[in-house]
Amino acid sequence: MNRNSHSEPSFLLENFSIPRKKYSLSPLTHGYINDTFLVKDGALPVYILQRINHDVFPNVSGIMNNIEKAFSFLKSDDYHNISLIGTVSGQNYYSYGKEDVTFWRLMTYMDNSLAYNTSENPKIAFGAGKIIGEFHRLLSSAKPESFVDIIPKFHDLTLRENQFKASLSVGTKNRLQTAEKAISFARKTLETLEELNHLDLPLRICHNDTKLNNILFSKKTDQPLCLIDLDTLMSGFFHFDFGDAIRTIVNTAPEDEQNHDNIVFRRDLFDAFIDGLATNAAFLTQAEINVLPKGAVLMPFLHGIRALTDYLNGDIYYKVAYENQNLDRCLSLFDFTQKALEELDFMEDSIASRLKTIAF
Ligand code: GN1
Ligand code: MG
Repeated sequence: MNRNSHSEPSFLLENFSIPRKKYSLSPLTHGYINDTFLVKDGALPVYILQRINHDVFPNVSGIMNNIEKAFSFLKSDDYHNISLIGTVSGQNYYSYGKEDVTFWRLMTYMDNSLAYNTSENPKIAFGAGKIIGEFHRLLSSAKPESFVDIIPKFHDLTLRENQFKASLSVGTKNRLQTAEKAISFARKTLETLEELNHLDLPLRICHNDTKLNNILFSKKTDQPLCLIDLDTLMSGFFHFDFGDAIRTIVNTAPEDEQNHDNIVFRRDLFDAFIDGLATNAAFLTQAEINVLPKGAVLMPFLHGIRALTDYLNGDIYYKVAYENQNLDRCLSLFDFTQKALEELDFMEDSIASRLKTIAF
């Protein structure tokens, strides 16, 4: 076996504290950043092995320490967490190689669980709201300053605006032309959302990537279990996690859907999500609640402008499976941004009538 090959990294398992057995690995391909493998013992899935993308995440030990710290808060009867598996020398990740170092971690596979890329089921939307509320409730006593800022200003609109503007002078003529519509939507929406640059809100420990397929559900009961993919866990505002969930829950089409007729804002799923969140929302301040509808516009827009920027930069950040994937993602995220903008009043009313059990 070629020991440098990342396509068959089973030899790495020897470095983790697990029973010595012959395991088989299969790649899971839905992430845009890390490489993920399902580890099986015979037919039984037992672990998740992941190579952490060191270009995107230079501070691997910072990530792993953040996750361990967060796990010490994420303990409740309603939160069924995965566990990290240490290396034989007691570290929470394994670095392999000398010059071309790669970073690996191993986690338990949650038995009888599944994640949905999309779902039309209000019960799933409710569960997503409930578990995101539970995650934040449990972490509400964590001190944001004691966590490492893994990607500083990750969801900062001004940073993303500046990166977008810089990409306009890097993009090829061809790509700038192909992306013309997206570029003008970006300029217009940056103005619309400008007020979000001046908010006075409490900093919290956020997940920062709460798309639906980062939530595990029980296969048997459809109850939510926990959030996964905690690399971007760091300080942020609650409406970041809210908006990322909404963009992947009330739109039942995939993130890079090319037929925009399939991109929808399902009001019933929005209501169900808020009902779920309301079961665990007492920690939210009124100011945080007020900004939630705008958060549901901000997050698809931020992801869209990041995809557009990467498209103009020549696909240097996200993994792309085909030529225009970044642009397709941008266009569908912008389409949903527009649909969310048209639902601002609806969102306000739904939130006002469902999230009113706030205790101060
Ligand atoms: C990236 O690789 P994945 O799917 O966990 C990105 C997120 C986006 C997501 C999908 C560090 O996450 O911000 O929501 O793609 N993560 C990073 O658009 O950039
Ligand atoms: Mg992620």
